[in-house]
Amino acid sequence: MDTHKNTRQTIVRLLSSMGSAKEIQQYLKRFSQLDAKRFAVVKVGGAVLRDELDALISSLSFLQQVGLTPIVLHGAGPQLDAEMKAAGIEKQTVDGLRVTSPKALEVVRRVFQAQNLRLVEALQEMDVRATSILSGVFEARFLDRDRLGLVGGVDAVNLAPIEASLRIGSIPVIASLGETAEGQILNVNADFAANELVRALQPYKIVFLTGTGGLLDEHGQIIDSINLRTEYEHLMAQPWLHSGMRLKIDQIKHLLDDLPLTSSVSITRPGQLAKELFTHKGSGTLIRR
Ligand code: X2W
Repeated sequence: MDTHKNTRQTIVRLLSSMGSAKEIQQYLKRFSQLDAKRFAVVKVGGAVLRDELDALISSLSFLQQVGLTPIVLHGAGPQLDAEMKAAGIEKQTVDGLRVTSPKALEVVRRVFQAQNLRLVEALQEMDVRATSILSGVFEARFLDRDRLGLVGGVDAVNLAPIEASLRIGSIPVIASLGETAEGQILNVNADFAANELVRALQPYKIVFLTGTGGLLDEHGQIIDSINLRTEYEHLMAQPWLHSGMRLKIDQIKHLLDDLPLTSSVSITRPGQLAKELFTHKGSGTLIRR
């Protein structure tokens, strides 16, 4: 217990270089008082697993050392692109979703498993407790079998495997694969899966870790914060807001509409996760309503 307290004090000292110790203590206290599954869902894009794994591991390790257990859901988009290419499968998307044939699904399953285990093993090597969850969370249905093939939309979320992991203070690391009631595995877009997970858990913090580290304005600068209640219309009317960003903001708006007012969504980089969680200033883009 004392070791734990000492670790906390050391970390608070370290962190105070980026915010005041008092501020950090306040956040730590607030997060520690939450029910474990209400703390945070962290969505990790495949690009982050590829380019910023070390920073991700350090940030998750830090959270575990201060006694907090985030729930991690990851994608594998760029890895899938590469492996599909190697397997001679041409990439085809409809509205940003990957058309998935039975042959492509084999690649999807293999790549998700490899990426999931790579993250879990890298965490465990750093003495971070983490549990690999490859199935059993997302009950899915075919989104549009004719146009998309083996692609799923999430119908229901089974929290049991996540809760079991949280009970032992182990970080659940979840792949975005779904299963139909008949047991057919489906490829689920990781942002969609993260959103449904968040709806089921109602967490305080939702953090999307991306390569860009936030939403970018017309000059390519990160937008600090967006209040959707007052700024949504104005933002959507901006000619420079490209379609991908528009879609993301729209999805986040719908998500926030289904969450308590105290919840917020942020988009940042893995190395800035602690700063985002423990300082008023935060990092990346904070989105509230
Ligand atoms: C995605 C799943 C991976 C994903 C795909 O096949 O690329 C569908 O499009 P990121 O790295 O988070 O983008 N699924 C149906 O979403 O990964």
